[in-house]
Amino acid sequence: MPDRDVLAWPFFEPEHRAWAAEVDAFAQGLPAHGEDIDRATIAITHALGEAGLLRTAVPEDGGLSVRHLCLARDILARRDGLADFAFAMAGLGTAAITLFGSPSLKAEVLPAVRRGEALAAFALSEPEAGSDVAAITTSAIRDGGRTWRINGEKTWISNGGIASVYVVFARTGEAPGARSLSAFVVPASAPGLTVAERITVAAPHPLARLRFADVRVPANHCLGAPGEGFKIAMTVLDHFRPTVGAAALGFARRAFELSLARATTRRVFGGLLFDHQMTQDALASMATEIDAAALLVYRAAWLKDTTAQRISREASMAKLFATEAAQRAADHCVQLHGGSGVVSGSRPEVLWREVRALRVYEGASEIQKLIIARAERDRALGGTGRVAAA
Ligand code: COS
Repeated sequence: MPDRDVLAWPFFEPEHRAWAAEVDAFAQGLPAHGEDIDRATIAITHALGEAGLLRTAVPEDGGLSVRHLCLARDILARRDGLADFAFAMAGLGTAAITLFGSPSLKAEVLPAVRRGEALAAFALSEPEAGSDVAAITTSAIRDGGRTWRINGEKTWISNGGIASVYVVFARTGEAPGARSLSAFVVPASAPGLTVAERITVAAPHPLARLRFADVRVPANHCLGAPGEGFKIAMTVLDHFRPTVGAAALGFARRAFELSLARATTRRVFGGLLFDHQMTQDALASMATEIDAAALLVYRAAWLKDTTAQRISREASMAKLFATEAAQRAADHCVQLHGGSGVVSGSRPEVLWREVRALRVYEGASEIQKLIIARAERDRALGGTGRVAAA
């Protein structure tokens, strides 16, 4: 459960508090998972689906509630990074379909993912196009009137290798840059789609590089209109970046809990670790940054849910601050645990590794800064073409 104080904030309605209690009950009952990450991810996804919790990640009525997503990630990440991952991927992997899919595509793909019986993935990054989405070279060419033919490579694809459906972004026009990308729904079983490599990362989760060699998909598997792919990707990321901040918040809360428990029980120099001002400095910084991160995350989520406006600036601030603060919290946690904090598999060490990737994926911290700075410039320009001096 996020701190009860948070749930009393004006960002939330009674339905959000009920949801938080439901997710918390699920998280409390989560069994420890084994070493086989593919199997564990599939099992947790299944359990989330069976419990009905994927109804917010893959909603039936079309609207994604960012507050529900953030609360779930905050709670799940505090308990188990892989549970957070499984929940997030059901949402990220299908969000483009939820937001832009035709009724028939939604009916074809979403129910099985909502039940936790099928896994989905968001295939945007490429070996030569990570931060620079507009540099994508995977191509989709019309093959007669009824089919698209996709060629290229995608990498760092979460759920890659175990997903049954991929949302794939590819270039469909001659124009360079952002204007000629399109998004396609590609079943994992499509001939020509292969897993080129499984990738092992610091905090293990299913990840792969995918190869597309003359993969054919029907014309109606294109999401939105051809050429709208970049905006679809960015709209999905506007919804999900605050949720990455929420996961970071969950990890930071866990780091704080462990740190406080350690500081108030570990004896040093004839007293408690807590008695030292440097320990109090670390705890005070962590607590303050956790609240600041929560305010930014739930501000962005509330804004997305309650207004029609683009929230790129607020989403980026939430992700940037929460993930960087969580890394500092995890690092303090390791430090306060001394030697036991760097033992492989210890909770502080696992947390430290788990947080690291959040500062990279769905837009590295540097990309979030770029988005925030551009938004500030555009607000200051106010249509005049010049930033007014104070
Ligand atoms: N929602 C809707 N439209 C958006 C948008 C958003 N959030 N952000 C940008 N757009 C639109 C712009 O308005 C612009 O439209 P027009 O051409 O009609 O004016 C178009 O998309 C291009 O935008 P921009 O010029 O900002 O694109 P850039 O190529 O400069 O790229 C960044 C912008 C760097 C922000 C983008 O590439 C990005 O987010 N990169 C990180 C990618 C990422 O998160 N990767 C991880 C993959 S998932 S693990």
